[in-house]
This record gives sequence, C-alpha cells and structure tokens, in this order.
Amino acid sequence: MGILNVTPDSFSDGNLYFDRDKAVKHGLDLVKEGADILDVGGESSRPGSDCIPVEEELRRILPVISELRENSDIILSVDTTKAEVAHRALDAGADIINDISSLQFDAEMLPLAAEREAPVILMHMKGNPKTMQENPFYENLLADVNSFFQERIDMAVSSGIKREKIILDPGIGFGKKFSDNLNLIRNLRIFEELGRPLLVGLSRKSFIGKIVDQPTQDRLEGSLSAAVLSVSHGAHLIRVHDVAATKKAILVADAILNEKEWNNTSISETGENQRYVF
Ligand code: 8Y7
Repeated sequence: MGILNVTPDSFSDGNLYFDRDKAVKHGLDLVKEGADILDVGGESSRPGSDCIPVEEELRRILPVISELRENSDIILSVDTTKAEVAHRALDAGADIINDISSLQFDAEMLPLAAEREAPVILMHMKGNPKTMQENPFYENLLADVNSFFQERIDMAVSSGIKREKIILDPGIGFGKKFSDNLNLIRNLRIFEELGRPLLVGLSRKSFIGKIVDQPTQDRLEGSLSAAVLSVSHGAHLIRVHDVAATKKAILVADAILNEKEWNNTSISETGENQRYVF
C-alpha cells in the first residue's frame, strides 16, 4: 500500500504533494513502482495533530481520488475518520475505508461501511492523535490489542459489515511506546488466529528514527528491515512511502518464505500461505 498524503503537514512528506496535480502524478508514480493499493489521505494523523473541517478534507482529496480513478485501476483506499468524507470518497471511486479510529470517531462510519460493502481497515489506537503519545501504558499490550480487534470485529459484524471485508492493523506509533512497537511487530503472528489479513504501517516512523538516529527522510533502510520482518511475521499488507524499494524487498522475502508458490505447486494443500480476497 503506497501512501499518498494530500496534506500540508504530514510528518514525513507533508506539503510535498499538497498540490492536486503533483499528488495525482505522485500516485501514478507509486502505481508504476508496483503499489497494489494507494491510500489517499487529506488529514494528518501524526502525533499531536489537530482535526480539519470536513470541507477542507474533501477539497484536498476528492479531486485527487477522481482523477486517479479516471487514470488507473489501482485499488484506492481513503484515509479518513469522517463518514461524510468516506462517503464522498467512495462515490468518487475509492474502494477501501482506512479509518485509524476503527470506525469509532464518527457514528455514521459503521452503517456507511455496511451499506456500501466497502472493505475496512480496523486499526488499533489508544486515545486520539492529539493525545495518544502523551503516556501510553498497557498492562498487557498484546492481549489488549487482541481483545480490541475482537471487539471491533464483533461490532462491525453486528452492524452488517461482512467479516471478509475486514483488515486488521496494530497501529504502529498510535499510542505506543518505543518497545510496544517492536513487541507488536515481533509478535504479529498471534493475530493470525483472528483469521483476517494484517496491515502494518511502519514507514519512516519514529521508532525507526530512534534506532538509526536519522530524520524521517533517511529512514529507508530501517523501514525496509521492519517491512521484511513484518512480512515474515505474518503481515499481508505494508503501508509505505517508498513503494519501489519496499516492493523489491518484500518480493524477495515472500519468495524465500513461500517457495512453494514460486515453484508453482499448490498453495492450498497444506492450508499454509493463505491468500485473502476482499
Ligand atoms: C497508519 C495509517 C497513518 C498506519 C493505517 C504515518 C493513516 C502516520 N499510519 N493507517 N495512517 N495504519 N491503517 O506514519 O499505521 O503515515 S498516518
């Protein structure tokens, strides 16, 4: 999943693609680089960031989504917590709702996703972007995230969202201490039991900066390492800025991990290498 931020203030690439044409061009470049999904967002969710009005968010992303839809078959996800924005984005050609609040900030999000039968990304976050990094604390991080997933899946399914439409995301950096992020990636496999694909967003995030002691734009190698390890620990989707490099790294990791598939033998015989269709 390639990141397309149409914002003046995103933590890593804010303002780079704020201009509509530049954003569309960047999106099409990411498709050429091998992205399978583009995640289009108009509101920064970096720690401490403020909300923006619906109209402003729409003004930023709708033309970009429409134009990408006209020029490409790429799967588009809309990164928003607002039902109105998700609704208009779906109308403009978006396919997936990426809601960092797990459909909780806006009461209309659950019924919208159910009605439109849109795939949804349910991400774990403690608190909200304004306050989440103030003092995150867990009695038992993995158990907490796991039960959060279970609750949100139950809530979604009881609201009419089909289980098969759900993607889970541990929310790296969203109300997590440094060690929590490492712990989640290292133990990603435990969420496999929930039977849904796992998305991990780690690209250039601050836990990587802390290890390599580099600013956001110099975190590529660290991000690749985290991406490859996430895949080897069971991630199905990785949300990244650097699509070309990540794609190559993951293709090699995937070939090593799933040699059967590359040998063209059946991948379903053993029940391993499960593939998900949304
Ligand atoms: C994530 C995300 C961001 C993530 C999902 C950033 C919008 C911060 N991170 N969505 N969004 N998962 N699903 O670093 O980890 O891009 S914003």
